[in-house]
Amino acid sequence: MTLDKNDKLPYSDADPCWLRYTKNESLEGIPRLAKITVHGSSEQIRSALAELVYGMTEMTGSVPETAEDPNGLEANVVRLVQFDEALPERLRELAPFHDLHEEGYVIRSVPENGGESILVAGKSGKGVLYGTFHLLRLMQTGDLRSGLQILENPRNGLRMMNHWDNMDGSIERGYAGQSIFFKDNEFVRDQARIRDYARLVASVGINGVAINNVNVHKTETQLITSRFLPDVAEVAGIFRRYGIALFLSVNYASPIELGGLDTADPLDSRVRAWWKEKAAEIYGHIPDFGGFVVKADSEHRPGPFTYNRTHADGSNMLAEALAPYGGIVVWRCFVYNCLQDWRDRTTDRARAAYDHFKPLDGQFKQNVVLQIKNGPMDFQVREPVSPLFGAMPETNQMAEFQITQEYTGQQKHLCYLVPQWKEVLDFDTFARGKGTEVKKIVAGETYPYAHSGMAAVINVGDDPNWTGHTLAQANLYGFGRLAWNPDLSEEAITAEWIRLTFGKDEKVYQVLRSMLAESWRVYESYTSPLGIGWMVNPGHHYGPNVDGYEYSVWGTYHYADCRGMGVNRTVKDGTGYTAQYYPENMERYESPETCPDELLLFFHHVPYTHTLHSGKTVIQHIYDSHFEGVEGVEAFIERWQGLEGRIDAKRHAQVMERLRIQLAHAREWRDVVNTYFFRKSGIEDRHGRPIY
Ligand code: GCV
Repeated sequence: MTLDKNDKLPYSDADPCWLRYTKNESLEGIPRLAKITVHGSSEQIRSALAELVYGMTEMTGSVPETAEDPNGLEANVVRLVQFDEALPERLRELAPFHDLHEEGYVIRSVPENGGESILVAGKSGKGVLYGTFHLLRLMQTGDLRSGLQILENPRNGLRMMNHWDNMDGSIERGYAGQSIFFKDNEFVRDQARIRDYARLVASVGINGVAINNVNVHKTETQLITSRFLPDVAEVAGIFRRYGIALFLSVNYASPIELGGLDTADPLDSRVRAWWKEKAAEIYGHIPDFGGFVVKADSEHRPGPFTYNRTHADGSNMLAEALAPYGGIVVWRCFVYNCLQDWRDRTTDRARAAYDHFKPLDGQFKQNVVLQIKNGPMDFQVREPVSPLFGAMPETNQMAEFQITQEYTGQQKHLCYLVPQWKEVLDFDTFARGKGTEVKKIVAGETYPYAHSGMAAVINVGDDPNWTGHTLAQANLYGFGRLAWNPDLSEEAITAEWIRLTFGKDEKVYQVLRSMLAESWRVYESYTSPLGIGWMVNPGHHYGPNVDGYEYSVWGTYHYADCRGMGVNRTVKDGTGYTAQYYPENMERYESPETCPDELLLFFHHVPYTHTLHSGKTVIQHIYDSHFEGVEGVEAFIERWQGLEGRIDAKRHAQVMERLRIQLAHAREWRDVVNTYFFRKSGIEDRHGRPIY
């Protein structure tokens, strides 16, 4: 395998994020790093080789030699091996291939001829690629040592990114510039950023990317037509080299909008035939096309309800069309009434996903997977875990998270989301007794799902640093690592990311570690007391507006009056939402005595004088947490200031600029929220701090 100019990395001059490959003296002169041999010829192994050559050259200062070695005769080298029938016995014995899944890998030190080789082996080119990125991580973090014995298989089959990119270049809920895929209703012509993006996400194990917004507008509806399919195929080709399947979000009403039919009824034979033909056309362009992501009957998008059909009918029709080619349908469960009357206190948006989907368990085809948002409402700073996880033993499920910080500071505020995602993944649903955590359900370990995993709405755009806030890169990295292995600890992920991104200065590590670890709770403390959420400006969702959604159609209320606040979701005398949980959780949430403080107002309407487990009253908690939140941001600034000169000036300044914006806006949040509740309740702050 000979690399050529197309394999020259990086492809663009964008921030390399965690693929920096900074010079590392400890790697210089190690004999086995002077040569790389390859067994295998897949496109992914080529990407692995290109990455390894680039990374090792940058880190050691010299270009490694590369060679084919079909018989494994070379010794004292880095050996990339993809399993195939032609693999010689000698190499076959070096790796326990029988323990590997299709995408898994081993990294092993192999003593040979008085020296030592490093073996990176996988059953597929993808496996070798993931193993190569792991090896490069070890080199970067200084953890490359003798005696390596690593075997990894991904826990989740589907590890997806969902882009909410529109073809005009805008990104719904995007906070880092414009789309890297689209501009002016066409595909971008310079694909350098797409190529580097594929490297970045593949390096953390992502294997599926949906490139367009789930709200599929007019032009995007045409992505599945001959007008755009050649362009889609080109991007799919870039992704293929990195082991990533391309998915498209599709418009449920396509048979009408594109096919000239008068219906999109899933049981109409003409509609079914139309989708089958469409699938054939798509796979003619992209033989390994991943499938469709679908938002149907949600926020004014068309869907099967129009024809009095169920979501099983709708998704199965698409699944039937994709099945012959191995494609899947990722069907979103974000279905609720977005035209609610705020006067009606019986309808509860939190109930919607479960109420719509649970009764359909067992009716979905094997190549449909339901994508469930982590919480029952919508990616709030704090909400309980969706009760739908684990409630459908016979239906494939996957989790949907939001990396883009729609409700968590829009990449102006520092908000590291790995702690939040860990809480969700570790949440015990009790679906099959104690120990049925969400991570096991979505990994297909609790019920034998044919397809399952984790998806996230991604936070990248064409900003030079990809994510707007440089430290928001940690969220992208962290999601990928958790999708690969949800048991990784927050600390381990954070440590990896910091060392890869900012090097090994201990002070930098300590400061960043603490800032990241605290940031979600700091953000929560000045925006979202006790699980209430939604106190944002309508539409763009940035900045405080306590009543912004209070008298609206969206089903997102806090019900604050002069006596108290919160939503009564109990079975006893509320909306009955708590009954959607398995008994252990239902009982815990049903009573204010046992409901955790951080979710109290999500489940209960209580007086401002209600005493929390913390010993404070609700109103005093609101005041205290809002003052503390601002102090938390002040402390971030002070700590970050202390890193001046220890990290490059450009990134230091960029983060500092964002932290200052965060501080100003946190003060605004504090004063608006505290003042609002002071005026509503008439209760003074015990500490007499300024409230207006
Ligand atoms: C893509 C929220 C967001 C919308 C988003 C929607 C969804 O409501 O505000 O921008 O639409 O979720 O997940 O479909």
